[in-house]
Amino acid sequence: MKYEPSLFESKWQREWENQDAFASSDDPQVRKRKPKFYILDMFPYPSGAGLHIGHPEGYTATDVVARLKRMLGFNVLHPMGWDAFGLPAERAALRENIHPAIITKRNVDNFRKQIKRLGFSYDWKREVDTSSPDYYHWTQWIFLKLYERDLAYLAEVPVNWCPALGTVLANEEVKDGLYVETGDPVERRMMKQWMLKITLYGERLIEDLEGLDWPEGVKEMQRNWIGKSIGAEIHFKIQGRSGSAFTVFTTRPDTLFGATYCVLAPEHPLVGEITSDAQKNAVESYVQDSKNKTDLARTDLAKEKSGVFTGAYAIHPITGQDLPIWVADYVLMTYGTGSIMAVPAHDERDHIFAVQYGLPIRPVIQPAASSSDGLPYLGDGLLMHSDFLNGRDVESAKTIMIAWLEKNQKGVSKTQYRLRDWLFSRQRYWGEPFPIAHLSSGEVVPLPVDALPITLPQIDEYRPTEDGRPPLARAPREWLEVKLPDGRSAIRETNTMPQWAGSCWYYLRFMDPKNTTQPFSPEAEAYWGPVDLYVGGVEHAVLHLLYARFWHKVLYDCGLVHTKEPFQKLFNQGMILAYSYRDAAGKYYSPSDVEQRDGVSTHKTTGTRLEVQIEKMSKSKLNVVNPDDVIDQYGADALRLYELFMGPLEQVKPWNTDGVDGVFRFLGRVWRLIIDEKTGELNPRMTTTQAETEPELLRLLHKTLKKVKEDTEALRFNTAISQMMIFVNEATSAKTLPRAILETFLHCLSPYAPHIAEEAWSRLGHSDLICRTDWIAHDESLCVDATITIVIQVNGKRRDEIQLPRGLDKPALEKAALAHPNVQKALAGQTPKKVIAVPDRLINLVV
Ligand code: ANZ
Repeated sequence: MKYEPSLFESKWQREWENQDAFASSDDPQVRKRKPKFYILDMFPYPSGAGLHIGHPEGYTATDVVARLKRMLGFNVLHPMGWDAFGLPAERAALRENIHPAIITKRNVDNFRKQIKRLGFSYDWKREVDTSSPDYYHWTQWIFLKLYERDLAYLAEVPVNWCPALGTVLANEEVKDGLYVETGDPVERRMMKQWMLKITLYGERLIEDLEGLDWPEGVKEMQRNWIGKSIGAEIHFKIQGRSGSAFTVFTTRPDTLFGATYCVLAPEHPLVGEITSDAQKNAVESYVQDSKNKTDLARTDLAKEKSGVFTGAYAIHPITGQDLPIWVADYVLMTYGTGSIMAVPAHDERDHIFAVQYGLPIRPVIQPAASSSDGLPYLGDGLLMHSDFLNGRDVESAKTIMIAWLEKNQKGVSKTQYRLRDWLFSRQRYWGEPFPIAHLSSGEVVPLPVDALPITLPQIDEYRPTEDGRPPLARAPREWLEVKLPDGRSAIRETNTMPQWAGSCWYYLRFMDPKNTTQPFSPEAEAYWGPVDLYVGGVEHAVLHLLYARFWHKVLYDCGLVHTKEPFQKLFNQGMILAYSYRDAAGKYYSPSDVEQRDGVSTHKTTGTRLEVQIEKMSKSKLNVVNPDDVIDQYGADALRLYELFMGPLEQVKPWNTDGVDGVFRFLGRVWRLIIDEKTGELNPRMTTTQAETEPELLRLLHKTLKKVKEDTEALRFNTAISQMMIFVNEATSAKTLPRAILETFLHCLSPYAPHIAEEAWSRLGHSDLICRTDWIAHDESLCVDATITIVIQVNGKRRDEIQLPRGLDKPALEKAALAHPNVQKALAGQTPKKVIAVPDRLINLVV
């Protein structure tokens, strides 16, 4: 009767489900009695590829914590659901000619089955699916709240248009001119789109990061994304045009005396008006050329700068000097005011540009004497050639300049954010329809809440119409035409919401998932909010986590949630990489075709030498590990343990199936402590009398209880597992094996390897579930070592260290030291004049 997890793992999974063992209680009595703990995984997008070995890493971590917290007496909310709208299902639908809902259901069923095989303690009665009308009813409802509060608006904006996908994308979804998911190129276009005013929340989104227990790196990424800059707006008049003026934004008002020219973005409305006849052709063709460049190509320091003179001059607001006005695409229309004063002596881009076009460079900051930096000089120093600022340092010069500008009405202090409003519509089918209709007059009308949910219509093709309208424009007239409550007819909005919409508030729906009259009840939110621990990948550092925080703040302003922030503690698990094998020609081979000997990898049949690399798992590299295969071979408990034993949770680490073997053998040893493999009966070495307890094993047990609890709460799973391994080794070789000790140990093991713990517990004759028992508190006095190391010195010089019972007083320490041969030798018969003792640490004899 060897350890054979396949014989009992699914049995216990069924048993947990039958007994509803992981239900979070909504009973007011329980809520009064028990503290809550809300522990959440970033819910997955149910892709067609199924579960990846990376998913269970974070899921196992939260599951272990959830199981421990339940044993510690918390009312735990630990749910799972599906971020089910999205482009891949729509593309699969196009390919297979099957409705995306059917494809999504197929994928969800597969994900659920795979996840359930790992024995996670989710409360499955709370499962949510963002693509189900019961759910997106409330996503639409929240959108109406945003609309009511003037936070949603339609605008003609430059968008990131992806021709390959036929849709626009959010700024957050585009990197280096490519869609981050597929690598398809993205171009600029003007389009009328729905926008959300996230910019209104920029300051709060920065400020409230302060109180969160989040990785500092993620906070920093959010701060950078929001990009707060403190500075001033300065007004410039134009030579010979009394009516025209423009305003620049600068973070360096102190350098105003160093401004030698100004630049307008090519899209700046003033460009056409001020350009001289002589420069007209040159300017027009330049403006035309810059249309298709991405922001990155325009502003990258390494890229060549270009520009053209407009023929017009600005008037310096203090000196009255003429400053030539240029048009250059390194100035973006989408930031600040779309125009700048250029200070080539102290700004890198302006410097490159000025050198290139022979524009004057005027230093106004005197570097510290020790500085060897040339121009542009970006550092601190004292102002020069700057009239009333001369001799001031940069910081005070800024303050004085802003005060001067404000007093003379030539500028104002200004804080600028890099964050843009969130482009919130997509030209896709598989997303939430907007609860919005358009009148023929052009007026936009929100639909009434009792019309929700606006469900997706059936259409026969999920692609945009021939004339470029979104797929929903293909819907039948009955869907497209809507009668408003006042009798007027309108046409429904045919854009849909982006995939981020559903994930912006799912953590709230889990609190009250079956509610048909509200997104969630105030009572449920008051009890469960906020999420106490949120675990997921760092790839969501700005996208999902910023959007969800924004929606949460809006709901807070609506009085619908009681906390300012949704996720109190955030933890990012490290990505799991895998070994890949490829030959000299770059062809990849599956690990099952590889033979390894003396550190050399070769192809099993051809003998070709293969190069081993540790890389991100991907289909093309044939290195994807499927959790189902690991479970088939080793069982769910071994997979769970290995996921957490590989290394610290936050670390990026390579998967190694051989490593699963190690934890599997550990579980085999646990099994043999309880079960006699020959007979299948209980291990006959087990004794039942307390008196026989070995003091050392009892101490080790309590140390293990303490360490497993503390390390698990601190998310240090690998060290908790090591401690259990130490315990099992000791127990295996112990002379007597008290049953009570083993039973206590099973409590400890149960959050980590719940199936074997449950099986052993029941074989020991218990009829309850071990996962529902209370955690056994460790006895602190048993966790301290009985003996302690004491350093012995003579005249302050170390002679040795010895093991002595803890808590000895000075005379006892002195006696022990005097008996030591090294001490006797050092004293050479003299009697110490003075004895210095630090209890439990050191004794020093002075002669
Ligand atoms: C004068 C100056 C002098 C500047 C100096 C910098 C250094 P951040 O920190 O990113 O907010 N700028 C302003 N609007 C711009 C736009 N639309 N496109 C490109 N550049 C723009 O940067 C603010 C600085 O970036 C501003 O301060 C401005 O250049 C430039 F020694 O003004 B500065």
